[in-house]
Formats: sequence, structure tokens, C-alpha cells
Amino acid sequence: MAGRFITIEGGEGAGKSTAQAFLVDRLEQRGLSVVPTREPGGTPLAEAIRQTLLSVDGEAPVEMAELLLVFAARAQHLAKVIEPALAAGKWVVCDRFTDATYAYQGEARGLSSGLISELETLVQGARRPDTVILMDMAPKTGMARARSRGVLDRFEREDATFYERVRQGYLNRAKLAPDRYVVVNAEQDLPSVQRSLDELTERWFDVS
Ligand code: Z5A
Repeated sequence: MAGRFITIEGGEGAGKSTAQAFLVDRLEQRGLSVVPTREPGGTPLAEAIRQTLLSVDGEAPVEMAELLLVFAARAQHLAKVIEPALAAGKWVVCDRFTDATYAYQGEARGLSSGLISELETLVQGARRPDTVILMDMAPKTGMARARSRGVLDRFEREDATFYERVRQGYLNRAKLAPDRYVVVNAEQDLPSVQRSLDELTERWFDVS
């Protein structure tokens, strides 16, 4: 079976990392070779860019610098991790990818989706996720979950209206290509979220 590129998206504290660990486990139980990874990050250089992006110390990047840093990290991640894994027939399950750029740098920061689309083509060529799992929830719930952890990064210091725009950005993306997006109600309790993920994996194997 050929590898698939799955991304998990959503606002702060929506349960992406938890869903990723669950999905990876389920896929490995089926004997698949799976590469879990994340953005920004996934390689030493891309993780260093992540630190810069999330840090609250020193100079904050302007919107355009933030966008270019996100894509610089993505170029490295694609070349070093994602493309080699997919070429080897592995499954890649990535916590955030380019839909996050449309939601955060586009809808929430106000940069144009046309510009993001140009960079997407420049950096990714034709590479797009096979499936995007959108963990959708009201920002209030996610912010409360994430903030219970303590120290806040640069994005986590944004207010609720920023996260409303992020959510809307994601939902708009899902509407544009409903065949590639699976919207999960992330407000449900964990067993219910996991049942939704199980139904999704069943569908992959039914059609394969
Ligand atoms: N960013 C960007 O601007 N542009 C881009 O292109 C990309 C990223 C790729 C990276 O942060 C930041 O980079 C991100 C956008 C920006 N900023 N924000 N915000 P990140 O990837 O670390 O994102 P995060 O949202 O801060 O991650 P998170 O806070 O770790 O959330 P999560 O992974 O979605 O949630 P979790 O860790 O799985 O769960 C949070 C807590 O809730 C935890 O205690 C769980 O046990 C609990 N949980 C999980 N599921 C449930 C359910 N169903 N019920 C109850 N409790 C639950």
C-alpha cells in the first residue's frame, strides 16, 4: 500500500497532538510504517525556526517575515523528512502544515491567500496532504485547555478574536475541498474523538 500524507490541524489546544499519537498507534497496529512529525519543525533547522517563531523574547517578526520563516522551515522539512518518507512508502502524520499558514498568517494576520498560494506552489510543487483532519472547537475551550499548562508562547498570547479568525480560516479551507478534509468535533470527550478517528481509518482501508 502506498504511503499517505495526513495532516492534523486546528486551533490552540484542540487536541491535535493527542489525535496524532492515537492515529499513529492505530496505523502502526495495522503494520504500517508511520512517521509522526510536526510544523513548524521536524528537522533540527526547522525546529530552530520554530523556536524563533514561538519565542516571546527579543524582536517579534513582522507578518511577512513570519510567513517566510514558516515556509523556510517547511522547505527543509519537506526535503529532509516528508518527501523521503513518502517515497519510501511510509505514512506521514504531521501536526499542522500549510492549512495552518492559510489560517494564521492568512485569515488571522491578514496576509493574502493569493500570496500564500504562490509560496505553497514554490515550496511544495504539487505536494498537498491526502487528508487534512481538522480538529474543530470553539477557541474558548482550546485556549482554556492550552493555558492550563502555564507559560504562553507568542501565538498563545493572542486574544480570542485572533483565534476566531483562525477557526474561520480553517473552516473556509475545509469548505473549498470537502473531499480532502475531515472535520472532527474536538469538543467531544476523548473516547468520542477517538471513535471519529477510528471511523476515518476504517474508511481509508475500505477504499484501498
Ligand atoms: N503556525 C503558524 O502560525 N503557521 C503555520 O504555518 C504553522 C504553525 C505550521 C505552533 O504551535 C504554532 O505555530 C501555532 C500556530 C503556528 N500556534 N498556536 N497556537 P503548536 O503546533 O504547538 O500548536 P498548539 O495549538 O499550541 O498545540 P497545543 O497547544 O499543544 O495543542 P494541541 O496539540 O491541539 O492539543 P493537545 O496537546 O493534544 O491537547 C491539549 C490538552 O487537552 C492536553 O492536556 C490533552 O490531554 C487535552 N485533551 C486533548 N483532547 C481532549 C479531549 N477530547 N477532551 C478533553 N481534553 C482533551
